[in-house]
Amino acid sequence: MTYLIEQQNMKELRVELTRFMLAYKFALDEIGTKVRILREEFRLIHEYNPIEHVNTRIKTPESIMKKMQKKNIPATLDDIRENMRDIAGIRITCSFVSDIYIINEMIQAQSDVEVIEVKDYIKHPKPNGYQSLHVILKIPVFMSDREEHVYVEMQIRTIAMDFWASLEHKIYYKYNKQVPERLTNELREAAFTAAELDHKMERLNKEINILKEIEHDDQDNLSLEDTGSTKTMIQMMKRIALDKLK
Ligand code: 0O2
Repeated sequence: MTYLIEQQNMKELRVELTRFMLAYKFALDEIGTKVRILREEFRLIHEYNPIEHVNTRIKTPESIMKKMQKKNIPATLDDIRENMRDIAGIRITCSFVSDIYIINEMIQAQSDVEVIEVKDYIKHPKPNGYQSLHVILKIPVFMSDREEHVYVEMQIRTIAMDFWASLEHKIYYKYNKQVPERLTNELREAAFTAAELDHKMERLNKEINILKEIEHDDQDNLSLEDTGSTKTMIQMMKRIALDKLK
């Protein structure tokens, strides 16, 4: 009899744990679809793709347990659900810094997305140099018998920020969290170099876009034989904008 009750309890626990983890998987599916739609629409309508790549991950049970102990979170599923907001994570790597804010705004503007917290480590990098935009979102997930609002951590960064963060993560763990000061200083410098590179690539991109538009306008003017003042004004303004970028 006791054996049967234990079996029943185990079964219920397994179902509860499966449901718990599934909600995070579905939330990632939902946000993944949102990002895929944006990416596709940008590519087809605007002929531009601001997203380089997208990764999702669900924290492993070991990693969840470790963080719970570190943060002194009680070991009930309700407490974990409410206090650990990064069990589901999506990382979006963008081409340029301005793309990060565009994608962020587009996701945040969606009516079913609730924004819980924003940490802008681009405007305010971490002391070690880490840069990225972190947003905690709540996404509704509709299941067979219930609706759950699930936390998802969205990290948006450029390729340069991602490059730095991936290698810093490796170096940090390699040295067992005791990185000599000389190296942490160099890592910080490397983060500044990555930020400079981002800045330069963004400026180059803007310049090329303006040049493309001027070339396009020149062709329009030739074909329409229109030397009208509006077009000339627009072109002048674009040339001034281009000079300012230099
Ligand atoms: P993993 O394996 O990527 O999930 P909290 O998340 O609340 O404990 P915090 O610091 O307030 O702590 O959260 P924050 O600042 O939003 O950062 C959480 C995540 O950002 C980390 O998750 C990393 O993914 C990334 N991150 C933050 N700081 C750094 C950094 O200095 N270097 C690198 N490489 N990544 C960073 P996890 O849970 O640590 O790891």
